[in-house]
Amino acid sequence: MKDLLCEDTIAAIGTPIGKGAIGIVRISGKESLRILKEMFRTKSGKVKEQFDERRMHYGLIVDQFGEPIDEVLAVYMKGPKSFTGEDVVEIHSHGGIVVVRKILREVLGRGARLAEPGEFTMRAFLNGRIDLTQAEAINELIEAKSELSAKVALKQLEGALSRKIREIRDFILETRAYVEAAVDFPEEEVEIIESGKVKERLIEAAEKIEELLKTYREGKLIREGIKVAIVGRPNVGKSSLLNALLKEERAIVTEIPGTTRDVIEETITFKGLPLRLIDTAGIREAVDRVERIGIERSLKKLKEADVVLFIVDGSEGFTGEDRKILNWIENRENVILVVNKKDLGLKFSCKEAENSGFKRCVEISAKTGEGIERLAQLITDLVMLEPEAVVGGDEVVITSERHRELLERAKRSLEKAVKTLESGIESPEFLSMDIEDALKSLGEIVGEVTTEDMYDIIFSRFCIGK
Ligand SMILES: Nc1nc2c(ncn2[C@@H]2O[C@H](COP(=O)(O)OP(=O)(O)OP(=O)(O)O)[C@@H](O)[C@H]2O)c(=O)[nH]1
Ligand SMILES: [Mg+2]
Repeated sequence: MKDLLCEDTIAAIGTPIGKGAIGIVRISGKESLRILKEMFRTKSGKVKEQFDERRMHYGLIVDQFGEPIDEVLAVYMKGPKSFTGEDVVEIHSHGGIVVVRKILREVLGRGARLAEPGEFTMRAFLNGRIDLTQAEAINELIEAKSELSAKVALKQLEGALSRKIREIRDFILETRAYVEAAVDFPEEEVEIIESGKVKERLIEAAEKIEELLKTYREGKLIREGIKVAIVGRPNVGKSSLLNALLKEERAIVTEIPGTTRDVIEETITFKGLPLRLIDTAGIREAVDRVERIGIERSLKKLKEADVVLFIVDGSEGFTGEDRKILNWIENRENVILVVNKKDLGLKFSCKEAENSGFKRCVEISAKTGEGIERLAQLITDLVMLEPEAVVGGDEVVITSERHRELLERAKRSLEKAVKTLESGIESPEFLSMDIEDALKSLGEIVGEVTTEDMYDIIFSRFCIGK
């Protein structure tokens, strides 16, 4: 369990360990300025008494024997106007493993304690500088693997999600006031509750939550990437398609059927969105054991995928083997039929495919690159992601499993309250309890309501120094 009282002064290296132009040691807490003063010397070797706030000071950091460690820039940010809300000092030295570590050791030797992962951010939260969704957004921003997920995280950091949650909470609070009036003035109870107003508002609140929940699927795709499985019979050009999308000779391509044995996964970014491309072994009645295992894996990937690229060799036509594979695909909603080898001339085209019921089809040549861009566009269209719309508009996107769970819980509580109302309630107190539960769940999202182990669960995922 972390120190929730923020009594001691913490320190850590804030930059990645390794060679770099600069390295930063961060200190937060009451002793920050004292520690800096003890270690800092002006260029002429004097102790510096006065550190102006939020200004870079040029000088030397010395060790306990007065020996210089490095030339640095040091900045002092007095609380509460700092990231953590406490007194914060940053020492910017030359990057490199030895110097930065030495400075940190010096800081620790003078009374600071090594910060735990996420502890700076946790202090920012505990001191009211940011709320919980913002703290989580910092981590997501650091972990972001695509431009789009970074943008979504930044929006959350700016407080867009918190505002939305508070808006819904205020709406429910108002509703609760009606119910409480009914408890306080029983003679008017019937009128207040029976007017239908409370029920109407509870349903409306549940709908607002549902709208947020709907963004979770998109949010997850943005964060983790869209899983795109490339499947088909051997030799149709699955690995060639992977290479074409990657613009790199990643997978082995030969004219021998059964070339790919194992699953190959590579990620590309399309319009800021990560696409996780999964090349699989060609599906057929396998002759040897290795290939059979490969094919089992193909079928597994087929099931797990967000989008399935079912690829056929258009120069050969749509064969009986292709039809067999099609039967393996249970969920046809997320399938794109890819007719490959267009450069050889097509015996089977998208026109025929559409006549026989395929909703989405694209003709390509993995060899010449024709149609590849359109295919990528079809993939994002299929998951209904308009990358520009997601970040451009005012839409808040739920990306965290924790948020989803709490929103679900809040929605269930509201629905329960509506049921209580519909069943002709005995006492408004029950209703009040359900509404309270909903408010509690929403409060947990932003961190106004806290539970015991929440801090550890959330902040332990951070890296040290953040
Ligand atoms: N002309 C032409 N040849 C292609 C095209 N795409 C793939 N090929 C050829 O088709 C053969 C098979 O390609 P692969 O990409 O290895 O096929 P695969 O589906 O991965 O095959 P397995 O791994 O065996 O399942 C190779 O000789 C490729 O050069 C295309 O668009 N046009
Ligand atoms: Mg292959």
